[in-house]
Amino acid sequence: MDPKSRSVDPAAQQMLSLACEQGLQTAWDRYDDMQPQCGFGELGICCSVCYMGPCRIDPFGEGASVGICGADAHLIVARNMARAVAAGAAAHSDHGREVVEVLQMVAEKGGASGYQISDPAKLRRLAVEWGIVVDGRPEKDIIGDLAREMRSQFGSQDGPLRPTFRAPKRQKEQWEAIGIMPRGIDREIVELMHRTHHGVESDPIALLRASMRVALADGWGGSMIATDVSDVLFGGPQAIRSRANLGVLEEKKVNLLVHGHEPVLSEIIVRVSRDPEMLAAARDAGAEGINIAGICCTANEILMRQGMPVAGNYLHQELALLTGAVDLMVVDVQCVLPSLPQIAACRHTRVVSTSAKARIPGAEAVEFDPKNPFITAREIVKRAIDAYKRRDPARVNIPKESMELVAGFTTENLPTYMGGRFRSSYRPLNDAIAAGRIRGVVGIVGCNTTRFVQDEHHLALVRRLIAQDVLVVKTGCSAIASAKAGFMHPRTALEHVGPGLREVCETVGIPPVIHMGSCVDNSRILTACIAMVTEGGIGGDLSELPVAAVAPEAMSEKAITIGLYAVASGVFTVFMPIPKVAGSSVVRTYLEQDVEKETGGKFLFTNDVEVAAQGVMEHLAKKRKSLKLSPMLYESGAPAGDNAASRPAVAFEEPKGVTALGCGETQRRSQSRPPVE
Ligand code: MSK
Repeated sequence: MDPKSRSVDPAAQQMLSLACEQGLQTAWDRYDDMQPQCGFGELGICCSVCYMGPCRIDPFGEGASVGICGADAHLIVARNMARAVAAGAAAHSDHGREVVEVLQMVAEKGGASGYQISDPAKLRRLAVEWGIVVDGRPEKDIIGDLAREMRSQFGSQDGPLRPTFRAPKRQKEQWEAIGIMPRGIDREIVELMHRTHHGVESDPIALLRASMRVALADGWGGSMIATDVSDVLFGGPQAIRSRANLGVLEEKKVNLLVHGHEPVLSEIIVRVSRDPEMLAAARDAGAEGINIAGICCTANEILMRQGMPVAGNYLHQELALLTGAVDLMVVDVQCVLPSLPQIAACRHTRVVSTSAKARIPGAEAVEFDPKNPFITAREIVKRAIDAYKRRDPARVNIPKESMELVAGFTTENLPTYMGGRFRSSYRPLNDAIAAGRIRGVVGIVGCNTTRFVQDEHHLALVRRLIAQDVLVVKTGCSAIASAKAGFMHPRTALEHVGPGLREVCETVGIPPVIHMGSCVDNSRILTACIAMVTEGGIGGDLSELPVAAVAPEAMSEKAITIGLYAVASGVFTVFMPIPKVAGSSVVRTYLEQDVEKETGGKFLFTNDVEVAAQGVMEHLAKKRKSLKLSPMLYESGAPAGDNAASRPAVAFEEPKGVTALGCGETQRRSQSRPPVE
């Protein structure tokens, strides 16, 4: 086993070698064991919707061309994709529902449960936007009305979903024209599942349009609500420094990893870990303190708001346990491997599941009750301290890699970081695009997958794009990939940046790769696009903007839902690997070509990162040309002045609970360990 064939991250390679030496199995081994994977499944032409099946269509035209019921390859592919989209939307939206329920609890119990309003200004802004009277009313009443309105979006029957009001006029007209304006979050998911039942919808294109309606109910519904309410409850993020990769684990501290998605418990665990009583218990156990770090999107949630360190992205979850330094991993929902308890059993690590929706055989269950979050959080921290006492120092193997990063960018704060308080608007960004300093903005999002070398596509795309003056915005595990490689630091990332983007980054002190949060926070990218349209000058709707989206290592059903809501919102979207649609020319032609006439967006499906980069660059060039924007300022290759050292960086808020690195140390780190190749 060559670890470099599995991950580009040296920390991952080290742990993969260790796993191999010790005969421990990881997701990569299970992927190898699974080869060759089912070709029918890959093409999406296997149907198990009814109990006459499973049926499979012969892609070479020699065997069955239809299933027992008469469904052809196009219907089977569309139906399989629709079910994936419904599952992805259900996951995000149920996350949104959970945080809204906590908001409602704040209205009913005040701060009694431990939750409170951390961003009252955003609460009031949202309330006004949602048509709630705010003047002269107690905050508790405003919260109650807002929570009720937001909850109603899940069960709404008639729509349109309230957050879709934010969309540019043309997007809304297009959605109405093809009948995909979402009416209610749950309604759209249920209807799509009904339509995919045996003997209901037989038109593949109608199914794909219904899938877009569901995807919009996610992006402009469940996800957008989840982001907004999380900001209200836990605070709107601000630019903040932290560190990423397995090197954030600390040999002399209790290491507690939070993994999953919802911030409602992890935020409380962070608070409890700072409790003097808990810190004293940790000291009594022989530790120097309690170190909370994250995996996957829970990591992004507590990074964005608290500056807590990130241990890794999706494929790091097993590797983190292999370090022997994780005392407890607490998980909630989504992207949690069922294999974790088996790996943990080879070390002293405890795995604790907390969601009543996600039991894991072999894990300890501590059910999270949002009415008493501190009780659950204390119990979990105590179990971590207890586990630390059983840690075997001889088996501890923490990779040294940990890279500095800056995170915490949002739709609301980006104008201030780009224009200062004096010019806090999207005008500086739009002007930089119009003048040819920045070619465009590309969202690179999504997961890791064992189908590709971990992080390789994320990093290859970032390198290609920022070198050509493309500002990159990131969420999810893709953001973590960039952070681990040093692309999220304003200084260390600049060596890779094209001259125009470099001028902008140096002037305002932002990194060329901007961390905007977790996977539900892809809604921040949508709202940032709206803000660019509203500011004017670079497109009258989302489809006219010089922007694109890429999911370079997509793994989950949520990823295809996100991709589809981007396309339905008018955005050119590259999706890798090719999803299970290759068995239908009708489905591929619609999603990669024809849908553009209806929504302004379309997919590019590919497994080749060069094709992806080229597709994005061609798309940005096309949009710039149709907008008649200036030629790129440095297309001739004229270098920008190298004044990075003399420019002040953004005044980053010091991360709470994380030792800030001094400037000298920053330089030593960046010199001694260049970004991952
Ligand atoms: S956690 S959905 S692996 S981004 Fe959101 Fe990461 Fe993808 Fe899960």
